[in-house]
Amino acid sequence: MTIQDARTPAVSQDTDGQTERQPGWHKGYVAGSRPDIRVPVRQVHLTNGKDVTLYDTSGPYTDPRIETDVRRGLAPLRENWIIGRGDTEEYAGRPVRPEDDGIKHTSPRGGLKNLDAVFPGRPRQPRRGRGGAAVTQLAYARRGEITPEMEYVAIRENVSPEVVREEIAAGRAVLPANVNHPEIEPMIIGKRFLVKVNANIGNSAVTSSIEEEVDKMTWATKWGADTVMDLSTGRNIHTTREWVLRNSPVPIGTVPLYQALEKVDGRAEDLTWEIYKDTVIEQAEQGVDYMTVHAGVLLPYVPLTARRKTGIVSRGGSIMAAWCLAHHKENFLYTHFEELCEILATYDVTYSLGDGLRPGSIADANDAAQFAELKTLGELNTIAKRHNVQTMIEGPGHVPMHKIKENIDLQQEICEEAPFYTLGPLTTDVAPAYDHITSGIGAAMIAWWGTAMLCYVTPKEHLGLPNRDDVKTGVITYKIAAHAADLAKGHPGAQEWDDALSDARFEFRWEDQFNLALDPDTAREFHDETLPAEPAKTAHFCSMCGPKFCSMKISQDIRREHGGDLKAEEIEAGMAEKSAEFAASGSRVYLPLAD
Ligand code: IRN
Ligand code: FE2
Repeated sequence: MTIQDARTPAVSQDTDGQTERQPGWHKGYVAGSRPDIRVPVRQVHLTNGKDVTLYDTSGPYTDPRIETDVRRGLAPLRENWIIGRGDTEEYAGRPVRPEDDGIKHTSPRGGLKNLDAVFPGRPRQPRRGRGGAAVTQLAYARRGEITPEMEYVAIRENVSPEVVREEIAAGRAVLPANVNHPEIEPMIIGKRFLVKVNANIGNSAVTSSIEEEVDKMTWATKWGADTVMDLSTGRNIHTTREWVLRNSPVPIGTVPLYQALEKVDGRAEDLTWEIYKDTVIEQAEQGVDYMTVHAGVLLPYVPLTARRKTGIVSRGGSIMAAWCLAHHKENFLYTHFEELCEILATYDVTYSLGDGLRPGSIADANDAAQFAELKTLGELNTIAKRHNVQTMIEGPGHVPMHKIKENIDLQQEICEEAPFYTLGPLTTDVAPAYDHITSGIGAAMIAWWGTAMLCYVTPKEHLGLPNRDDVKTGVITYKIAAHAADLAKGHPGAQEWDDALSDARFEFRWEDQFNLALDPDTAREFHDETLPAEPAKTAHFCSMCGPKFCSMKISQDIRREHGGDLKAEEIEAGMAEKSAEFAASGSRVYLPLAD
């Protein structure tokens, strides 16, 4: 997206005030109304002298002028904003120790590789709303206050701060920003804004180390992940999260139920509200920005899944269903929901109301169990709002294309336009190993109709744990879906990116094409495979057709010979001329490269 609105001041391209301009790209910052509001952007300098400014999720890691050190963590960008509001207090929370996750550690250093067990960065006391106050962006927005966080996202999205405030106040958007996560670069999730992408990491209990999880997080944000969910289980869950949080420029989400289950050695029936509550507080003190809560899986809904083809596929959903059946009691997340709201409000943790009964196969899409839960999520959304807790709603799952629209329409109606956050949906079940594509199709469609954030699916879905390449493939696939939706929605400025790339393509500015691409590395690599020589990148033909036959080259020749504004007859004449040339050269579509 190009930032060129009069409301947004010019990009300062260098922190020392000097403007260096070489083709390629670098990190820039858009200045806000105060010196500590500096919004990062990716500045692409084209060879034709023009600049394109793109949204940037990669954090300080891509700014060579900033030294980062995972042992210290990122600078607490928002700290002064949070303290400056004067409505939070430090309190004696838990020190960060691996023992705090309540799980017996066979070896305190197990699985940590070369990082220490305890995060060595600056000591930090947790904060919370003074006297239990709701210190949420929703509460501020409703009071008519435009926070620095709101101004920050307004600059990022190229809209006025008032639009941001209004959307948050109406519950149509969320700005996840825990008061204990001052390191984040604020971002907003809502249908009036750019479609966002979440990447899940840490679902690799056995194979992963803390270092790898931090690396996966920075890797995902480098390619454009707007938020990251840490789904770590197993050993060192607390410490892994601490490292991820302290080093993350994007909001971090979790499913506290997973850690609570670890505390009772995996026996769902042993879970209690108290154990769950303690886990939520522990994670809120660490700075988790949003939490998936499967409070809509109600006891009477569980039998509705009995005749399904694939039953309950949600991990959180199946844990809560097992608990409900074991005790024959109502879901404790539902019965204690108001209390949970009070806790989340004092840290500004955003709800992501979980879809524990989402369909896990095409056959189960849009069934009674799924929509019964959605109705309950609507009620919970209203309660959460009453407590000033920001809320988004999770959605499916596996849904064939013709049944997708009903999902978003119902959700928007039942949940009063709260942001929808969907997993895909996967539009067919037949392509394991390609479920980033089966789901990317559904993701593009549902985002076009109004889903605000897409939870990525990697090629390893249903098969195994995603590695680095899978994370990248998942993020890029979902960035495509999100941007395709931004275009279809007519998001202001979205098409300028496409136009800039198309101009570069038409004018054979190869380097510009690469630098504007979602994945410059792969684009460059594929091009180099066919045309390895350096001059080829500026040559006036593309690798698809070769030097002698290229639709873009022909169009350019016609333009050059006949001027820019052509009448229909002139175009026809030009085409006839080219046709004669083509016949004279032997009417071969593909000519040998060497000639
Ligand atoms: C997103 C939309 N629907 C589900 N999700 C994500 O799935 C959610 O945000 C979290 O990352 C994960 C939770 O999975 P279970 O526990 O529902 O299977
Ligand atoms: Fe699935």
